[in-house]
Parts: sequence; structure tokens; C-alpha cells
Amino acid sequence: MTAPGAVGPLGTTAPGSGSRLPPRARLRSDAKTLSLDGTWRFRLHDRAPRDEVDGVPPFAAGTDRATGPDWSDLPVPSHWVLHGHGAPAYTNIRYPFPVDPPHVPDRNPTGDHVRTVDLSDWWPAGGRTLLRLDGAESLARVWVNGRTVGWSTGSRLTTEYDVTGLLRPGANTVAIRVHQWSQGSYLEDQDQWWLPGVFRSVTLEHRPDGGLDDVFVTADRDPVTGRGTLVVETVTTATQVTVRLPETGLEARLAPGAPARVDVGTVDAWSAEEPRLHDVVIATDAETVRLRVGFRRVEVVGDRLLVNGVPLVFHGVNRHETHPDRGRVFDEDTLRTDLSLMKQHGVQAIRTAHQPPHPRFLELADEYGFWVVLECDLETHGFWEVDWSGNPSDDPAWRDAYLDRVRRTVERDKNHPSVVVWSLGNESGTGRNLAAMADWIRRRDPSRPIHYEGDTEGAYTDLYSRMYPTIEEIDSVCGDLAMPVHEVGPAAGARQRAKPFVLCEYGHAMGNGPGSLADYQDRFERWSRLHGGFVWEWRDHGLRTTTDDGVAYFGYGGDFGEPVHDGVFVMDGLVLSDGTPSPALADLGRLWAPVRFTREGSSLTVHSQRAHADTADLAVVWELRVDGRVVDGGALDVPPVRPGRDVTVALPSDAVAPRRGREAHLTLRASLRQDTVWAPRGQVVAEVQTVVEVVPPTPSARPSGVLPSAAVFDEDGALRSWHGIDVAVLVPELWRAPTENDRASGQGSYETTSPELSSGRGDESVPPSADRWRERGLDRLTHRVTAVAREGGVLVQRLRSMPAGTGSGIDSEFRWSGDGDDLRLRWSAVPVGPWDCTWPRIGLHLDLPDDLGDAVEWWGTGPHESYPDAANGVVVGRFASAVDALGVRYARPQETGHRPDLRELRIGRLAIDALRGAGADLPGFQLARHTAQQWARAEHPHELPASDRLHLYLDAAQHGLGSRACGPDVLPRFALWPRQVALEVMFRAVS
Ligand code: IPT
Repeated sequence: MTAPGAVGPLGTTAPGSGSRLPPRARLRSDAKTLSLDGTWRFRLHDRAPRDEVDGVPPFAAGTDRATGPDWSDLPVPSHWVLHGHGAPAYTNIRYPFPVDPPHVPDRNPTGDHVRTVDLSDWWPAGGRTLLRLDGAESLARVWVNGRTVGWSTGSRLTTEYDVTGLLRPGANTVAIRVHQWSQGSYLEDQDQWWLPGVFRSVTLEHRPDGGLDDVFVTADRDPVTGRGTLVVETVTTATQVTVRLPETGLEARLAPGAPARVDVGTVDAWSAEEPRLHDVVIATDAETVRLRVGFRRVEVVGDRLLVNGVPLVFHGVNRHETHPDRGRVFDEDTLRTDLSLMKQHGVQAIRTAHQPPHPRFLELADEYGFWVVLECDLETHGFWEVDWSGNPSDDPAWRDAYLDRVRRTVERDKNHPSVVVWSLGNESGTGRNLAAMADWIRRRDPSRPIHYEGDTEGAYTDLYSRMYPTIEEIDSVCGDLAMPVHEVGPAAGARQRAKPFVLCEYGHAMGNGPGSLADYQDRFERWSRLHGGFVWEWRDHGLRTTTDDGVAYFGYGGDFGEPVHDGVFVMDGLVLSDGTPSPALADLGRLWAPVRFTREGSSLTVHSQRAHADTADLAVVWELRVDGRVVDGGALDVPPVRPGRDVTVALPSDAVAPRRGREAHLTLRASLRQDTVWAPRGQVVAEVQTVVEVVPPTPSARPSGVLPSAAVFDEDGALRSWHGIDVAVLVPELWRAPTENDRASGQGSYETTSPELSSGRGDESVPPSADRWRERGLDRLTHRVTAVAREGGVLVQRLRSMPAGTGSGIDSEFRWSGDGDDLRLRWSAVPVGPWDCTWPRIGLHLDLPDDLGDAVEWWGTGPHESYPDAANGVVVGRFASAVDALGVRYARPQETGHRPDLRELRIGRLAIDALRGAGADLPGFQLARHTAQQWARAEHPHELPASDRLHLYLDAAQHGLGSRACGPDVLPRFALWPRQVALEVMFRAVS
């Protein structure tokens, strides 16, 4: 049996050993550094090995031991589970080990990483040398030349050790032993993959005598006078420190140590909209560091959060560091692409959910312009499973570990202007240790407010924060509705209502969705207490893997053999695992555009949604489409609009002239006049389409008396072929492949009666919509022809569609008539029997051969899918696509590709026009190689069977999307309750 303690520093609540150096800022310095990244030797143990084997401590013999058969090469930084050693695992709330703190199972994958480094050319004269680990999950122990250096937990936090006395000129051996599970794992239960390894850089850094061991610069700017001040605090043994601002020529000599003020006169402010950075050079005789500071002031004044004197409303996303091949290993190209996409879509804030990001992230956030809520590496969500009993957040034994984490978080990133709020962590219940963290921050950095959503009573944080509230709850916090606030008592409720309110998570972007982003946006604009929020989340966390047959796909929970996992819940991104933007991002981008356009007749009002910058950087154009085709357009001369203000200009008369009987849309766009770091000149950042002219409904059919000969009907009156295209099926359909939101039983379902609505929260006991739909058989309609008749020249077929075993269904009527060579269909349907649930859709399903062709063109909404509560990102126009590009490759197949308001559709040689008939709105269409039923059965896209069919759905209506995967259900006004519907289409004769 292994003796307790023989596996090193496991099973304590301590965060690390005493030989670690105090945390400090990450600085750009002229001190010598040496990266130890590269190829290391690696060996995996399936349990934590004994420290000493036969009296020999680990790694005593240096590299000699790294050559046996159990050793191989491994890159550092990396996660060993993504390099063929063991497997990744995903859980959301649950710990993947027993809740037995601070202990972890004996089976504890442990990776030994060893490399030699030749320091002959690097050996610095004098001073000290430190060894830095920027991230190792979860407990890392370090040896240099066989001698113990120290150990540390805090996976996404930096650790530095003084290794001066252990190094020697020439060859040196560095060994890092990483235990996947440790006491630290109890504090790292974030909703993400468990990915052990040395996943951030390892570096040697020389610390010259008299160098700048730490620098803390607060760059304040008085919003009234515009004057800037630097408060500079240094840690050094030098006797004098100089501070220079090369731009202004300012130079000041300061006494080291205590904070010293430097008045810099009038300066430009930094903001996410105008990220103006100033170089600041701080030096002693021995070391020079260069910072890029941004002057700004963050304040909480009453229930307002202000930056530079104006309210800060977050248009934010939660961002985890995740990459399909690298996991949490940093990649600057990917980050730049992500940040650019964010800026292009109006995202100007990031919550670093739920841990500090790679240090380079902050430099780029400063430069691109983002408001950052920087979150500590802390989550103990798994204690929720045991009613929070034993939660470390309130256990004094864990106090040091909590304080250690917050110090390392704040100290590393304190100099970044982008960081405007410190967040204590996520989902860790509440308790004294969190309060102690907040106290520590207040003393160390009073310049930034403190966030933590779990402080429900508002006892130690500065902002009132909620995740996934309903609209009604928001209104109750911000307006006059007398609802309890988040179920806290009256005193805490009053305290919370007096603070700035922020949604640290909302709009759960899992699969197809979320819906109702516009409803939240409406509240951001309506309530001054509400300071915006952060959509959950930026990117799907899929990990690229392959089936046994070598088919590549993005894996989620359960795809790596995990016994305990949370499936697809790790795929909640606005961009897919491979970085493909989802339609939800476009939806958001329109809401978060820097300007809004509203037109009244020929007058156009441009409203600035910015808070700091004017719109001089934006060019505005108009574009007129008649019957979907661009016919005219030009530039508009719009003077710069000041933040939050309006400018009204006259539109050219051509832009709004009536177009009798033809449909006309005027689109207004704003684009960048100059290249920026995040987009080239010409990038469209705002687009609004207005209707200039609508067309009247098509008159009802005047049947020609004969059906076109190209139409073949069977004896039941069903269309079997059109121009030689066989129509295998043409029947009503109520089913859509459930979205993640349809499948989930999260909070706030509205599938109940109105009393629930007035309480602001739905009934969580209501089963998922998809379950209700399935129970009522919506996925398995059977059909019975009830009548076939000729009424003049019209062929009428009546059909009853009901699922087996139920007494509810729909009755529909197909009215076929000829119109010259074209074939006209009017289809109408009414519910029969009792109905007590929404419908996912109501429409027609046509099963067609795939030899029609792959080229799809349509006049309707596009370019991508949209749904009743997620339709901000689309316009009416003419679009083209290949069949397979019509849908989104969501991590798990589900409803996708619905495009409402169809006018014309061409699929190879099939042409269908939609008509505005009496009581018949324009239908939506969806075209795919599989049926909704097939999609619903597949867990991954690659599991869909081979297909030689095309499935066309013409929908009279679809249900909204909602956000119930985590949050409220489809709002009542976007829900599809059983009702009478009709649609009219014309099958055209095409050569
Ligand atoms: C919330 C978490 O903070 C976040 O990490 C993520 O898990 C999200 O939910 C859902 O994807 S916690 C939830 C129980 C409200």
C-alpha cells in the first residue's frame, strides 16, 4: 500500500510550496529570457508514483531516466491526452471523481516531462534566474538537475520559481511532473474539457540585480478635464526609477516602491471603441520595461457602471480558450481571427470564462479594443451535487488557496487597460473565502469593480450579476414590477437593485439558436441600470477526432469513452469548433452594429450606438433592390454622428420612388472607411433593410380547366411527378429535428398557461418541447385520403394526418390547378382533435431525387437560416448556394436551414414560386439530403446515412428557437401553437 504523503503534495488544501516567488505583472522587459518550449521527453503513469523508489528521489539522475521504452517525445506546451496518451473528458457541473475533498483517486494520470537545456550561451552574469510555468493542469512539481524546485496548483495561473542556485553553465535537466487530479481540481470545475498537461509556455528569465521585479501602473484619466495621471508602483532594489512617455517627451524620476503619481497633462482616453494606447517606458539602471497603457477611469456611481464618465454597456461574449486540435494551448493566429470576427460583429466585451486567458490575449485585447471582465481560475460547481456541503468557498482550510488564486490573477494582468472588472470566479456557491478575495482586490486595486455572480446577496461584490434571467426578471430588477429579486430577502434585494446590473451569461448559443437576442437588446437599451451582458459562449469546444473508419469529426462529451460526461453541452458557441461563424453571430452582429438606421419616407435617421467615438470612420451607402435584384445605389453623405446621438439626412428620390406592383427594398449599410487591425476597409459593420414597396396578394387562381400534362397524379389525387421529376412523397409535416433548445428542460419554459408567465419564470417541471412533441407523435404522422374530387378545373385532395395512438392531427386540403403550363397548389390545414402543445413546424414535405442538381437559387430571405425569434441577420434578396451549404453543420444534427418568406426557388431543373394567396403568407423553405426524422436520430453529422434524395420542406410556419438549453424557452409571441395555415405555390415549367 502506498503510504499517505508518498505521492507528494496531493491531498492537502495548500496551493503550492513555499519556494514559489510572489506573483507579479507580466512585463515586456529587456531581461534575458529563454523559452523551454519544444520537444520534451514524456512518460505517463496511470497513478501518482511514489516519490522515492528504492531511496532515489524522482529525476535524481537527470535525463538518463528518460530513455526507456515508456518514454516518448511530446511537445510542450500541450495536453498529453491530445497526443495519444489517455483521453480528454468533459463534464459540466459534476466532478469526474468522488466529492471527497481534498482527496482525489489513486488512479491519477501523471505525466513526467523532462528535457535538457544547454545554458552555455545563455548564462547571464549576476542576478537571479527564475523558471516560469504559465499553465499546467492541475498540479505541477518541478525539479532542476534532480533537485526539488517546488510545486503548485492553479492550472491557468502563472507560477515562478527562483532556480538560481540549481542551474549550472552547460547542460541542465528540467523535469516537470504533472498530476491530472489534485486538490486544485476541486477549484477547477469549469464547464469545459479536463485537459491535463503543461499547456502553456515554460520559460527561464534572468532577473538582473536592481531590475524591475514588478511594476503596477494605473493610468487614470479625469473624464471632466481630460487630464491623465500615471500612478507607478515598482518592486526593485534599485534606488531610482525613471518613467518616460516618448510621445510627449515627458520623463519623471521616481523613488522606487510606494505608488508615485506622474501628471501627464491632457491625454486621449482609451476605450474599446477607440483603443488609444500610449507607450510608457519604465527603467532602472539594470532593466527597462515597456508598457502600452490606456488612460481611462472605471467607476461605479450609484446603479451605474461608468467608463470615462459614460455608462459601460457590455456587448459581450464569454470566451473559453479552446481549439479543436490544441485544446487550451494558445495559438495567436486563431485568437486574432476570433477577435477580428468579434469586432466585425460588434462584440466589444469579453468575459474570460472561467479563468485567466493566455497573457498575450490581454495585449491583443488592449490593441483591438475590448472591455474585459477578467475571471479568476475558480469554480466549485460540483458541490452543488452535494447541496454545497463542504464547499471550499466557505471552508477556512481553503482560504489560502483562494487568496493565492486571486493574487496570481490580479498581479499578472493588472496593467492592462482592457481589464475593467475583476471576476472572482464562476459557480462556486458563496462563502467567506470569496469575500476574502474581494477584500484583497479592494486593497490591491481599487480602480476596478468586482464581479461574482454567485454573490446573490450582494455582500462583497460591486455589480449585481445574473445568468440566463428571463425578460420578466430583468424588468423586475430594473423597472417597477414588484417581484422578488433572485429569491433573496428584502434587504439583499434592495441592495442588489441599487447596483449596476449585468448579465454575465445569457443567450445560450448551443446548436441552432439562441432566440430572442433582440428582446434582451431591447432591455439593454431600455433600462439604464442594466449594463448589457455576455452571450454564452464564443466557440464550440469540439475536439477533432476520427471514427474507427477514419472519418474525421468534432468530438464532444462521451466521444472519448468517458464514464461520466455531459455530452453535447460543451458545444454552445457562436462559432463552430472549426471557427465557422454560425447564423447566431450574424444575428447578434446586426443588433450590436455601431449605428442604427430608421427611415421615414425619404428621410433617414442614423443613430449612433457608440458611447465614446463618433462615426467619422464609417461610410454609408444605400442600395435598392426591385424584385430582389439590385437596381440602384450610391453613397450617402452622413456627417459624423456623436456617441448616442442621431443625424437625419435626406435620401435620394430614386431610392424611395414607388415601383408600382413590384417589390422594392432599400438597404442601408455602414462600412469602414479605413483598414483596422480587425478588418479591411469596406468591411460592413451595419446593415438594415427597409421595405419601400410591397406587392399585393396574387389573385386567386382562375383555373384553366386542365391540369398541365407535365403533372402526373395518382388515383388518390397525389402529385407523383412534375416534368419527369418523380415526387416520392408530398405530405404534411409537423416535425422538425429538435434543436438543443427543443431538447432541453432548462429553466423558464413558457409551454404552460399564463399564470406562469406573470411570475416571470416558467415551470421547470414542464418537459422539453421535443419530449412533448414526441409523446404526441409529431414525428410519425400517418396519412389518410378522405376525399378526391374535381371542382371545375381544380383537383382537390383532402387528407387527414394523425399519429398512431392519438386522436389529434391535422386536416388538410390540396387544391391543384393549371395556370397555363404551370401547376398551382393551394394547401391549407386545420388542427383536429385536442392539442396541448406547440408544433415545431407546419408545412409540406417533398421527397425528390437528388439528380435534380446541386445548384440552389432563391429569392427570399438569406443568406442564411432564420427563425421567428432569430431573424435580425437576414435580408430579402436573391441568393445562391449548393445544397450542402444551406444548413449549418451543428455538432449534433438538428433543425437547420429554414428560410422564411420565399418568393422563388430553383433547384436544378425544378422551379417553384411562392404566391401571396388569400390568407396564405409566403412560406419558408428548407432543403437537405435527409429528413427531419433522420437528423433527429443522428448524434453526429457523420452518422447520417448515405442519401440519393433531396428533401424539400415548404413551411407555412415554424416555432421559434428560444434559449432553453440554458435559459428561457421560446417567448409566447414566437411560439407556434396549433392553428389554421395556408400556403400557395406554383410549380413552374422549366426547360
Ligand atoms: C452556466 C455556467 O456558468 C457556464 O459555465 C456554462 O456551464 C453554462 O451555464 C451553460 O453552458 S451554469 C448553469 C447551470 C446556469
